[in-house]
Amino acid sequence: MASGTARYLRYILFAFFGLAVVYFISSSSSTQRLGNLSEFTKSGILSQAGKNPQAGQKPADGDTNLSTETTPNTPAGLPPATADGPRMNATFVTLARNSDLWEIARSIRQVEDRFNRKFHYDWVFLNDKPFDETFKKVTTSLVSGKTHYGQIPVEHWSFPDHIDQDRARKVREDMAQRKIIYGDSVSYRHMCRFESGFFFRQELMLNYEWYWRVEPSIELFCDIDYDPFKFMADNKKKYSFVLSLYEYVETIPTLWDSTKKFMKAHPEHIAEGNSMGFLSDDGGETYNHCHMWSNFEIGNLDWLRSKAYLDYFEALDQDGGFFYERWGDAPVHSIAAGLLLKKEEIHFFNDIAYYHVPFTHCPTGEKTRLDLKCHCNPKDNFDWKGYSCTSRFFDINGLSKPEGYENQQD
Ligand SMILES: Nc1nc2c(ncn2[C@@H]2O[C@H](COP(=O)(O)OP(=O)(O)O)[C@@H](O)[C@H]2O)c(=O)[nH]1
Ligand SMILES: [Mg+2]
Repeated sequence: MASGTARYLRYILFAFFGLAVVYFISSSSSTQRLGNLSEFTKSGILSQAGKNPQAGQKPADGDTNLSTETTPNTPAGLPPATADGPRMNATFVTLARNSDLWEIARSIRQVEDRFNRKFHYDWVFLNDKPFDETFKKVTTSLVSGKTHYGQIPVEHWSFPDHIDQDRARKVREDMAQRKIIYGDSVSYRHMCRFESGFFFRQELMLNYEWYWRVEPSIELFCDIDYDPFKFMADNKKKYSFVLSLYEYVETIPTLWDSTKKFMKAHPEHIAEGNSMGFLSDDGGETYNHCHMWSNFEIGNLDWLRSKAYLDYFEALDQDGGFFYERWGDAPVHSIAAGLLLKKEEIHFFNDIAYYHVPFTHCPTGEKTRLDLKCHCNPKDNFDWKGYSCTSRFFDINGLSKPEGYENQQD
């Protein structure tokens, strides 16, 4: 009996041993599988086509500012990916109607893809009417930063009391006959006055120091791998542009007269070492109509809110040319930047490739275009053509023109 019991005990021990071996083999192989899986994830093989480097990895070319980045579908609760470096107190700003939704959606998508998906700056939308739910829903879904929606107070979008309505109406009728672009439009004039004197004073904008203006249906053609707001701050820039050209004379016949009156009344606001040479070919006697196109702008809001700028806007507004002519915000901003800022405070962004109908700024210099993965045709670049004022900007600042500009002059 004793030997029988021992045999049973041996069988039980063997069975335990066998079970232990089976358990050990199966658990070690599943650990290994999990180990391999986490290796794949780390090396980015499971992330989107290897385009989303994880912390500690060398970022892909052109993504040099990235420290961490998640796949586009960041799981809820995880913080969004951000670029290295301090955040500037900055926002995008767009004036738009509800009917501009799909055109501004295209612009936002381009700005996000080329820049803001890595930086997540806020976006302020302004409108003279309330934004509808669809506008807010779609734009919020596209912007990677916070979105804010503001309705413009009526006094910033209407005729000031001192404007003679009859005179203003006659001007519109006359301009309609002469087929001057937007010449018959009241709302376009409110828009130009608003962009000249009020957008930077909207309640939502008071929280910010820097702005980047974006209009519907614009295009960006190159990656922007650094923070232009920070560039502006670090280099003491206050205003910037990508396209410049001559303004239609018929829309601003007396703008320079008003400006000269202002210069006389407020010599204290005129900067030493300003850009008068960009604006005038005869030392300030007449305006050559050069201006920086304001549908793209990166600029400093505190400068626009300064006494110097506000005095200039107020002087122009009193003279009534927003309504008795059709003064655009582009020449107004440009003349102000040209006279109230030192010339070094204005920056030309060669590396921000941009389109607003009908002009393109495509960076001069093949290396820049390849490094930044640009998709614009260099032949479309407007910078060095006869109707552009950008050459003049280079000349007055003593800048040497980028290599290859000679081949783009016609
Ligand atoms: N809310 C609002 N925005 C306007 C109005 N008119 C123009 N805008 C906006 O003002 C900017 C300039 O207008 P746009 O039509 O692009 O003028 P253009 O670029 O000079 O041809 C754009 O951002 C428009 O969406 C308007 O009546 N109301
Ligand atoms: Mg436009």
